[in-house]
Amino acid sequence: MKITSADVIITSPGRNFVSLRVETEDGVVGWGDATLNGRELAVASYLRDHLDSVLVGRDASAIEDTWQYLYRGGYWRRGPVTMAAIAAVDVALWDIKAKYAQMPLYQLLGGASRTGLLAYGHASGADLPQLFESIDRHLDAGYRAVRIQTGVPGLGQIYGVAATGNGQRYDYEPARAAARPAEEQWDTRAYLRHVPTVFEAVRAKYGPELPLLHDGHHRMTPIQAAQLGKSLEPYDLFWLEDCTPAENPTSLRLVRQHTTTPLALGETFNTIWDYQTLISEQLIDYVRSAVTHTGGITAMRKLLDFAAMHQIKSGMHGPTDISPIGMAAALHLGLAIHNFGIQEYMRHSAQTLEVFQTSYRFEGGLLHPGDRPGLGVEMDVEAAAAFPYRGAYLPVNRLALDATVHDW
Ligand code: EZ4
Ligand code: CO
Repeated sequence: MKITSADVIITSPGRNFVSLRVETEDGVVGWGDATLNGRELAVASYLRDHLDSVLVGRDASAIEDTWQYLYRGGYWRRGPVTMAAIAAVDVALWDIKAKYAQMPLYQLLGGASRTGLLAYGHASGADLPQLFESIDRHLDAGYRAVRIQTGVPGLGQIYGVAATGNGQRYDYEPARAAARPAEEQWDTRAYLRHVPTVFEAVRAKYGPELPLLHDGHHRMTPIQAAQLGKSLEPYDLFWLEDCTPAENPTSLRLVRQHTTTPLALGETFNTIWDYQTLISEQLIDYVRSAVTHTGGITAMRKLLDFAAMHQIKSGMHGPTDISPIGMAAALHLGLAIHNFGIQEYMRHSAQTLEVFQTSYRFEGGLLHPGDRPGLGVEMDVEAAAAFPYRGAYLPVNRLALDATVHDW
């Protein structure tokens, strides 16, 4: 089962994706996702210039050995670029192994632990009427859980609110195609005053049952995060995400001491080591890492098993900057593990789905990876070539008061 080629494909059907195509001597093809929003070409170079030639000639079936070879053999460990590159290789090899076995990947991971994966979508609006319209559209589309983000009075465009306003977009994409990042304005005190009023209005209109989520997007200090967690307790959130950056994980102890609002964290993390304190001290409730950014299925499985020991569940990152290949990998893993929590699912654009042919499905609010051998996603390389790469950047945040750079 020797690897005969490993090629990077960059395409931009509405937004940028980096994919890895690995082929074996028998002509079996596996796909991996290496998309790192706003830093795509760094991962593409890591793969093209440093991994592709190393992979040729290796045994495609030796997944754990290849993972350790790339992780330890590279000497320079961890980091989003390295771990996204390793993830792409790992997922492509799992795709190949499952295709050889003629099984959907979740079967190799232990088989289905549930009938489908509860998914949440991104409802947003600049104000309450637009938010309600967006929630209604998500409910009409079958969602049984929604993330709630709104504008804050006095601030312009902020994180999480679909830029086109009037709620017409479902695939909120913060990265903008331009030579340099756009800048947004921020005011944490205004935000902390406003958010509880939004959740009060949403609960009043939609009742107690609907699971509601919210993303703080790393903007609060620990004591501000504690305040928000407390003020949201009456509205029974499914989770409050990235309340604080958590580069210093022990800062979450303070948040935990003050609030019972469940906490989700880790979409920017890339190894199990980043979670050592957060998980062993039970400082979070959901792991936000993506298969795509955390070393692939091999590494995510270990991370989620570690989380399971502490009654912490999965909440894998699933914005549209995770490609359909990365999404399928998350779905196979989520179906197989016991401690699945929820899956973020925004749905890719029609253009993206022309390039990536998927077989996963969304029915009754639940996702299922489908039963094709492997991941169940194939990439149309010719279609991909029609959408050349366009540089795009995530925004930079500045305080409204004095333009100090703030966490975005
Ligand atoms: O900002 O994926 O929970 N989801 C998020 C995302 C991230 C983007 C960054 O590329 O926080 O919207
Ligand atoms: Co987030």
